[in-house]
Amino acid sequence: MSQPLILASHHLCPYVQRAAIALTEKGVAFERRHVDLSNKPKWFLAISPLGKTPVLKVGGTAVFESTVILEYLEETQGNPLHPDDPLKRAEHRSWIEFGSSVLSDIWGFYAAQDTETFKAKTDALSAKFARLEQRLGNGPYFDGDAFSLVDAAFGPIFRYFDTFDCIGEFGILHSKPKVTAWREELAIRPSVATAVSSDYPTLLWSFLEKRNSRLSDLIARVA
Ligand SMILES: N[C@@H](CCC(=O)N[C@@H](CS)C(=O)NCC(=O)O)C(=O)O
Repeated sequence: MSQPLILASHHLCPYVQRAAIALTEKGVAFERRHVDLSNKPKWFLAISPLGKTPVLKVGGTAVFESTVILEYLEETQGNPLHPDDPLKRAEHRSWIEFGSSVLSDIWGFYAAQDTETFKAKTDALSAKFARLEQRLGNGPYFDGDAFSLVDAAFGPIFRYFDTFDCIGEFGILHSKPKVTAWREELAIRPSVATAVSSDYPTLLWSFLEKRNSRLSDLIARVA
């Protein structure tokens, strides 16, 4: 009998979403347990050595770090989301790492306190998406027709922009037709759409509003 899977989650965490998307794509049943990261419960700290979500509890074993969770699911569950070819697979892993670096710039973008840092983060994001524009083919997904783990990593990234677009025009995805088409495809993929709860936009808005950042100032202007 397969072991029960529990995904320790946070409502806004993009790394959690990667795991939820992969589980859904593979048709694997799992239970999601939400954690208050500002007041981490004991059960969570007991299974999360870094105190971060996601953690996938497999029976009595805790697997942490989203990319490790993705690889574990790939090794143990059907419906592969990595390519067969080892070199292609390595390339996909590289772009998932790139996705983590984009997430770090997104954090810098919404947390920036001053105009200069905000501008630097906007430019860094724009450059990263320009790089992606060069790599993308004809779609609809990162590497053609097959939805892959790279798509699972970027669905949550593009989701931020649905909210950023309501705050202002930052030009980050401008003149990047392949990136734009990819974003649209990922938004309608059921596994991506259902990786967050329906109140995600409201929760993200209120999280960003309270950051005391340059972006919070801009939110105050549109609110
Ligand atoms: N490298 C980690 C990053 C996970 C991460 O940063 N999780 C955030 C939420 S999105 C977290 O748990 N932060 C709480 C903390 O650092 O105390 C992964 O890929 O799983």
